[in-house]
Amino acid sequence: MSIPTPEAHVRQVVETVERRSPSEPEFLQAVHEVLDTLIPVLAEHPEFIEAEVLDRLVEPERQVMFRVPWLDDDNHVRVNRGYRIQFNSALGPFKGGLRFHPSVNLSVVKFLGFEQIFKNALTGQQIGGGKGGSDFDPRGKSRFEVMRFCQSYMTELYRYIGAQTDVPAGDIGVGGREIGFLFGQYRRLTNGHESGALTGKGTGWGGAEVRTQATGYGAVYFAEEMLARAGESIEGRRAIVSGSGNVATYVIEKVQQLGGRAVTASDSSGFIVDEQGIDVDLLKQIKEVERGRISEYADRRPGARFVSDGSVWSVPGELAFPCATQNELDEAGARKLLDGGVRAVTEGANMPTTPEAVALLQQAGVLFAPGKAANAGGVATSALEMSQNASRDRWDFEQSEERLHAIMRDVHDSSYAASVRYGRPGDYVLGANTAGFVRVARAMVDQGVV
Ligand code: NDP
Ligand code: 2IT
Repeated sequence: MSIPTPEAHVRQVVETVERRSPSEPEFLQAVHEVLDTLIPVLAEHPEFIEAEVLDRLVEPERQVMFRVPWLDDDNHVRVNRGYRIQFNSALGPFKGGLRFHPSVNLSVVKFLGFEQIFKNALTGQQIGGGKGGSDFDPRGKSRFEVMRFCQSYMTELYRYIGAQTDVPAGDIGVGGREIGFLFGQYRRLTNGHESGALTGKGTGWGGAEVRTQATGYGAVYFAEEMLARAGESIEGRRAIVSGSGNVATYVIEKVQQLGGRAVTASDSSGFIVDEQGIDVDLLKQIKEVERGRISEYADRRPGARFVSDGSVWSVPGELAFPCATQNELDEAGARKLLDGGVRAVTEGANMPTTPEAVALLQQAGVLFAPGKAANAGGVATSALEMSQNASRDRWDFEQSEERLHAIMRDVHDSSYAASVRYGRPGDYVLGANTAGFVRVARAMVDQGVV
């Protein structure tokens, strides 16, 4: 049997996905985004085509969907849908976050799980790819409603996870509080304290130092490396940041620690502009402690303003960090960033930039760091948490941050090296996809047709 050309092979795999998953636009977008960059790798490695690595990669190893019934504070029965997509375990246990947001559906969880495979491979650690979540909306729910929801969710999920099997963590709507409730129920159901079954735990009971900061800090470290290669730096630069959750908060904190000035933050109701630089303590007080809205920042900070009907990307600045959600930075947003003098766009969120916007930015010569490389610091620190749990060890903050920094340098360097090897130096989209893919593909070939 003759081997098809890389182009024909990719076309055939994409057609299969389109036929099987016609109503999963985000998943199709993620598949295109990765597969379209793999032609030069497949040309170099015909054994990947022969072993049908791509056909196997686009099909999750296992997908779980389940009912999550819970009682609200008025004793009304509520029902949500739970998901866990165990996408690929060639490199290690399935690993990836849980997202609780009303927009969660199968397509969203599958796109996130697919991206996670390559991101996790890029970290160089022994972790496969997975993702889960629910269409539950934590906003406006009481602490005990969130707890009852988490307990019900885990009452089904616990059958499928474990330190050697599948290790969930946080994502949108799932932070330290939710991981606590989920772990409490897991421990109760499994009759043991298997701490390695979840990451992002409290630092007093098995959680790794720096996990809270890791995604945001890591994204800024990535940007620093990318800028340094181009002879530039963060110092003295204005940063335009979207989101005001876990990732955005620690991007802002690290940008300012490195001498930059982050001047925006946002949530789904609008954005704030603070020309003095965001007051991180006030931001944390409003968003982490009080769980309030971003508009309250402008109410409490002299000189800051809240904008409810505009685009955060219209604020001028050299650095942009989209850190909220998928497809939040479209072509119109990218044009505004270019008008405002942007030099580098670093994705803190997963797939926040639409394909048209990525093309526009890259054509304009803007440095572009894709999420699967730039936001890998979160999951990388989760893997450090898994190893600390396995060895019953505990590292301090400085040691943990140093490891994170070293990992992000490696992620940058291997992405850049792959961009050179496959003919487009400085194209970090191509570099991250190919470097991550080659590692997974080799493992899949070695392990046979499974
Ligand atoms: P959080 O829940 O802490 O914060 C999410 C932020 O994004 C909030 O400001 C939220 O505003 C905003 N947001 C979410 N959905 C939407 C939407 N549909 N439209 C407008 N704004 C929205 O989540 P994280 O900070 O953890 O996650 C942010 C991004 O980073 C996600 O893409 C996630 O997948 C990615 N990521 C997270 C990692 C982690 O370790 N947590 C690791 C790697 C990537 P509002 O409150 O109004 O909804
Ligand atoms: O998108 C991501 O990488 C995460 N939400 C973090 C996953 C993890 O397992 O720490």
